[in-house]
Amino acid sequence: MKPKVCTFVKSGTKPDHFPPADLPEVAFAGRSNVGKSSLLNSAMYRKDLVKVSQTPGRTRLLSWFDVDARLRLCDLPGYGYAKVGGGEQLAWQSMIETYLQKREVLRALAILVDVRRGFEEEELLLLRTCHQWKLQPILIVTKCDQLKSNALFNQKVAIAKQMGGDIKRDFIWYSSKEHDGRDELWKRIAGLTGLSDAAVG
Ligand SMILES: Nc1nc2c(ncn2[C@@H]2O[C@H](COP(=O)(O)OP(=O)(O)OP(=O)(O)O)[C@@H](O)[C@H]2O)c(=O)[nH]1
Ligand SMILES: [Mg+2]
Repeated sequence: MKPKVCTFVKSGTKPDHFPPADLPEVAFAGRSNVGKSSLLNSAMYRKDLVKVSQTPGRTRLLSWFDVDARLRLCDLPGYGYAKVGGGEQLAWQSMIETYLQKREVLRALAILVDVRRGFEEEELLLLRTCHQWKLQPILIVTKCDQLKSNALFNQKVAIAKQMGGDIKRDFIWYSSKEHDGRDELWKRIAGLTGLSDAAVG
């Protein structure tokens, strides 16, 4: 499954800036530096459609990308960067909450965690928010190339145990460097948005 034409739509911070609600949408959230923008580039088979920050905590906007004019992906600003003050964290929270509440075309929220960190308080909160807004979560574990196979396996077991999930069924183990997990991600997105494999492939 391979998207053909991916384009940048726009960036913004508040509902006035959102693109029209005319396509099913999937958003990507996670700690600053977890690899959201890199994953979106990998998923869209592009090197630099999405800007990858040299300095963590720099993505301050929501950015939208169209996939084959059938689906829209949203890169959410990262949270939890240590140098960002409490005021800015609150602004992040309200920006994301507004988006999750108001975006009626949103079909799923991908929650990304670094394989070396696993799920922490913020991600568990996002997961609860998904249940609250009846949004389908997609749990993605990033930077899997950073661990050797033994350590990676142990970490998969630990993360699945912590979350009470199944390693194969409930998580997407991703590497934006190797593009591992890409087919699984598209399969999951196609299932959740009602697009057939053929529609995005
Ligand atoms: N080895 C490896 N490095 C990665 C991977 N994904 C991202 N990185 C690196 O991690 C850093 C952060 O990646 P970004 O994609 O900018 O992360 P982000 O979540 O978009 O960060 P913010 O926009 O600041 O929230 C960059 O140096 C990437 O090259 C991966 O799968 N493997
Ligand atoms: Mg980013």
